[in-house]
Amino acid sequence: MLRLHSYWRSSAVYRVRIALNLKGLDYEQVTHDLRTDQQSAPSYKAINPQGLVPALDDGDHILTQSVAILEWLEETHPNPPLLPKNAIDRASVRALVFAVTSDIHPLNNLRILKYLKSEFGADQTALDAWAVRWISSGFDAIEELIGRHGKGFAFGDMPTLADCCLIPQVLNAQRVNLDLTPWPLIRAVNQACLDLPAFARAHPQHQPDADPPVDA
Ligand SMILES: N[C@@H](CCC(=O)N[C@@H](CS)C(=O)NCC(=O)O)C(=O)O
Repeated sequence: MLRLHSYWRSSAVYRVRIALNLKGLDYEQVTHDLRTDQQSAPSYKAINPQGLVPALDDGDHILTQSVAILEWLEETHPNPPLLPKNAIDRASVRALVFAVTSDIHPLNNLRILKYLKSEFGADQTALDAWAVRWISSGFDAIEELIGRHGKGFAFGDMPTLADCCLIPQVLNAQRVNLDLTPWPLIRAVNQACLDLPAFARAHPQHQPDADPPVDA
């Protein structure tokens, strides 16, 4: 059984859960609470020297970096495909993947926000404004790319690795109360994906280690 080193709220782990669910693969999750810095414990760094979730243990190997894991899943479990058949289309999907995973998410990661707080005195309002700034410019470009390539999903008419990465980023945007009105195509793709069981089951709130909903 695949073992996913995880934390319910991590958007990088959420990407991998979506892909595992779309591929119909069983997995167990081992949680590392980012709020208490468990990802930095020597026992976890022995698994992932970067001290980041996710890591995926296939029984023989430990894989790290969510996009590397997504690509490995695609290569080892090609059905259903999450990348298109031809090279130019695959490049377009990967451009969407990296727009999220290289250019939006790293700027808003926990360790960056902690550093802005401790070294530059940023308060929560400033941190939220920082996140909104980088998510917004990223979403402007992604909206344009979906306009070029999307037919119901971020690329084409079936979920791809682009959706695996975009939908967790939309949730991150909602967490900082970013109004999604300027990006109707992203909102439509988000809804189309969340209507699919593979995405819904992967949602952070449905994970075993999730906090109870605030109004529960
Ligand atoms: N590029 C990495 C990013 C992983 C990452 O940033 N994970 C976050 C949670 S979403 C984390 O573990 N943060 C812990 C920290 O910043 O200390 C990937 O895609 O796997």
